[in-house]
Amino acid sequence: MSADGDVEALVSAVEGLRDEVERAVLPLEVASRAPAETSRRQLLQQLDDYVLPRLRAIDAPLLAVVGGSTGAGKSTLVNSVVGARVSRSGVLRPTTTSPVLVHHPADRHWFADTRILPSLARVTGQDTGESQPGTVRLAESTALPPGMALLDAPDIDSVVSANRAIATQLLSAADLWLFVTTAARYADAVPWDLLRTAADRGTAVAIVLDRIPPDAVAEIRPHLAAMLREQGLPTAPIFTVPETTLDAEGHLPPEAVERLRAWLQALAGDARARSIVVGQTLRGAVDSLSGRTSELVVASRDQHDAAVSLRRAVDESFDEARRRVSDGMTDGTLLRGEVLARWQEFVGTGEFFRQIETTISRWRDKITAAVKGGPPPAEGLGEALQTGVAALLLSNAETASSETTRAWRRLPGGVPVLARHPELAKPSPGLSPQVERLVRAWQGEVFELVRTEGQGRRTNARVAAYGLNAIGLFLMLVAFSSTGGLVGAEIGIAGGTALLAQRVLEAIFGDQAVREMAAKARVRLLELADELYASERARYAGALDEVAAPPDQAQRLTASASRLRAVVR
Ligand SMILES: Nc1nc2c(ncn2[C@@H]2O[C@H](COP(=O)(O)OP(=O)(O)OP(=O)(O)O)[C@@H](O)[C@H]2O)c(=O)[nH]1
Ligand SMILES: [Mg+2]
Repeated sequence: MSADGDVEALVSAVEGLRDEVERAVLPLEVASRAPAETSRRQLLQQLDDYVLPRLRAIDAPLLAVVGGSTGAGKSTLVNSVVGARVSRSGVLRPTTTSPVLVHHPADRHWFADTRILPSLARVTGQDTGESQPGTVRLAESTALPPGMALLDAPDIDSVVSANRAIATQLLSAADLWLFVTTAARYADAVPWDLLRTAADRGTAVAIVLDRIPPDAVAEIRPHLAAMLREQGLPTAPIFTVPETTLDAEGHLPPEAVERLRAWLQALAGDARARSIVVGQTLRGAVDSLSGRTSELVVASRDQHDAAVSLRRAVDESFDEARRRVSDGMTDGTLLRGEVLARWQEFVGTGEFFRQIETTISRWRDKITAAVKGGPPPAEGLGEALQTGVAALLLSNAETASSETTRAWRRLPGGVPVLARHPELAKPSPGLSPQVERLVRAWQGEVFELVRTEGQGRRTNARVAAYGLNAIGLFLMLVAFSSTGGLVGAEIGIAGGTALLAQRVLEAIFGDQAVREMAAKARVRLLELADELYASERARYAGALDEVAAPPDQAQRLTASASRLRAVVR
């Protein structure tokens, strides 16, 4: 980190990582999202508040942040060290709600702009005690030497969550954390969580054990020192400040803070000592970056996995719907109920069918004779077939919708997407008329198929004898026939139905052609169903696209973290 070129490379690697972290999105609400969002925010903050400004200006004054529990006496301590009431202290908890930064007048330019803590607006002038969220108050003092600034922070374990957040932010902007605690509170959990984080990141820490009853020092100090060793902060110096009465200004007697003041003065006056502290904290922060990025990498992968599962649920539901439509076309489902009734009506009006059935071998003459009275009305059967096909397509689309939403409710991240798109619980509102148009179009294509196939003169005449529509309907019946799905007496009737229609068609077109035409009709209907379902699937895919993280996010984050590692090494 010494040569300029090295620093430049480091700055650019950190900037690269920062951009990727800023760009990263975690839109799906999966379990890892909230904690990862928090560390993403904290990471960005530390980069902007501390790492990048410090790398760009290694000679800027050392910033010592005074942090700790509410009422520990932080503001009193800062005021006492600088010998002036720069920060309000008080009996109401918490007292300090926005931070106060005390610096030497000569260092003003380092803090007046947004070099560090760019998200906090600068305010100057006397502290009125009014809460000014989002600000940092600048106070000048000649009691501090140039090269060192003290920042009085809000409490770290506040009931006011904004205080906690800003305190955490300020600590990660510190070159040195002056942790203030008391005899009563030095074992509290929250401060130790933060101290552990400081230890993990290599932040320089000094401890102020404040308001210690003089007779308790001998007991508490070694205990605290042992705790610090355990938590990875064996070298943190401990300053004890005895419990005393404050003077009229609310300051501690000078001798109580003398050791601390002398240490700070010495640090400020010694450029080498300062750069060691700054260097330790900075290196610790930089070293922690790639590890902290990995949480975001894992969360990005979770996003990807969750999105894949949600998409798969859509595909599975609609693939299943397609399968059921395909099965329904050949398992006899479509020849049940209304279709069967209309077919019997249709057959009943034309005597020829019975004759065909009995004297299949001579069917042609019989048919010709039988249709003298004109073809039987086919509308009822045609409608029943249309209704049946439409119902098959609609009901399976409905099932696919409800299956998809049910799966999404179970899958990570699915519920909020459904909450944003309640319409996805059902198929598109226009699906029913769309299906009707589809079925009519398909029927038109089947009739066209019959017309094309019946081009030969003889064939044409035979088709004409029944009517093109009737032959088309026969073809649909044949296309939909199979006894697979039928039960009991229906088998005989429906099987017979199809058989009869098939015989008529075979006699006209030949059995090979009938097989091919039936297959074509089925394939075409399935193609149309696929198109229909594709637009239904697209509604779900569209809702997921809105909450999709870029697929290469984890990869890019990993790459920028390893670029940084390579520079640091
Ligand atoms: N007697 C005595 N009172 C003290 C001492 N230090 C602080 N106090 C009092 O304790 C109260 C809290 O002190 P502050 O300095 O406001 O504490 P703080 O840590 O800044 O508190 P927050 O800003 O709420 O986080 C005030 O009423 C101080 O006057 C001390 O050493 N002796
Ligand atoms: Mg305070």
